Amino acid sequence: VSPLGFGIYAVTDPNLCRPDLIGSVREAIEGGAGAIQLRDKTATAAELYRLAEALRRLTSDLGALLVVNDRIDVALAVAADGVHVGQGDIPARLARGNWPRPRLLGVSAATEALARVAELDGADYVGAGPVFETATKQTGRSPLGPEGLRRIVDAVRIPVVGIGGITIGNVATVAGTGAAAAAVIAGLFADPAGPRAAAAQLQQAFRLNAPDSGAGRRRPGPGRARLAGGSP
Ligand code: TZP
Ligand code: MG
Repeated sequence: VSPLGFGIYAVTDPNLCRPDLIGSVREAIEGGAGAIQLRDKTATAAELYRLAEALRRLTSDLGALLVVNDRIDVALAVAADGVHVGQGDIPARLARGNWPRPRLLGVSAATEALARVAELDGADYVGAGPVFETATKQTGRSPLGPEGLRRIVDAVRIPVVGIGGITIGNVATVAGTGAAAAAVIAGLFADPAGPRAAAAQLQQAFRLNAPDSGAGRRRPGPGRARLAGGSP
């Protein structure tokens, strides 16, 4: 089983995790998020390092994975579990060379072709999005929708993490694509119920609707037939 088959992958945001980023992340993990990505496009390396250090302590204590976005130097400095690079960051192949397994390398890829390249470059998982409309990041691309996400899932052998506009209202359809996890920012950290309750609800809905999850195996046949729209 991939360490990424964790359901909910919480991604931090300096605005949406205010006023207490560490406390917000703690709640998300306690609610059931299995992995945390530190993502902050505005922080200096020194600021990012300080946050990463605090999150390293927290995730180690609570048994969650820590992934650092963009910055392999910061990821190395705090011995993160993973680093996540996009198409505008240092090349995935170079990151892989400096970040041997079992450390995790995630690569953003919004098309099947880019996902295949990421896999060849040595990615452990692909992040694919935006799945739905999102106000958190200006991507300049139209949403993939669950169908587009499923095409990426089917294009590679490595796990795919869906991202973008995922909330409790649509996470089941993300799980149904065969994606290994749902990466969530606003749906966790801007949910009025708070990150703990939001994570718990997202996690439960993901697990129940993931075709390969333990929940799915315990509910064979009929559960899948319903998800696939087949006969009961
Ligand atoms: N990459 C594609 S969409 C996105 C990123 C980082 C933002 C996801 O944020 P939200 O709030 O979960 O839509
Ligand atoms: Mg990046």
